[in-house]
Amino acid sequence: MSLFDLFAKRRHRQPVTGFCLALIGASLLASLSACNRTPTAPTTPSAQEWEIEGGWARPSQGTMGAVYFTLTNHSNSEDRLIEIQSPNAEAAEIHQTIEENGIMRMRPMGEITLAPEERLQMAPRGTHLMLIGLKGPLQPGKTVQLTLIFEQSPPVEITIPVKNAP
Ligand SMILES: [Cu+2]
Repeated sequence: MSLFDLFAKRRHRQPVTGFCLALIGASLLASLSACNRTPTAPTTPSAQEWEIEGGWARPSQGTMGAVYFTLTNHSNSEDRLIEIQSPNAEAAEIHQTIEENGIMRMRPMGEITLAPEERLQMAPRGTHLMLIGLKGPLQPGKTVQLTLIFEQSPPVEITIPVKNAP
């Protein structure tokens, strides 16, 4: 079982928002402390507190590749994704797709800060991880290895399958 599988199989933690809203209706004062999930001081996120869901890489046609996944910070402190490394390519950059004068363009997002329970969602025509200078073609059945480097938490290694668009 790959690391990616382990992450994918982790039970998804439900956001507390709905619960908090209900409490606010009942008693505003009581809810203020009830909504604070973690009364202790923020700690450095552990690798286990990053959840990666729905990862896939598009089969490549040339030297560029596109990878999509959703990354969620389940820790109680903010952290920053500063770099992604891959043995499959010369470089890996997170790109944003933006429309300028009717033309779709890609722009590197640089470092990405994720607050507790915040997620970075990637999808075709939106945010994606671009692999630049592929060292071999990405074909269905193969995998892409990624190492996510954070400012605070230890690196997270993931294996992502290459497949046709789901
Ligand atoms: Cu791109």
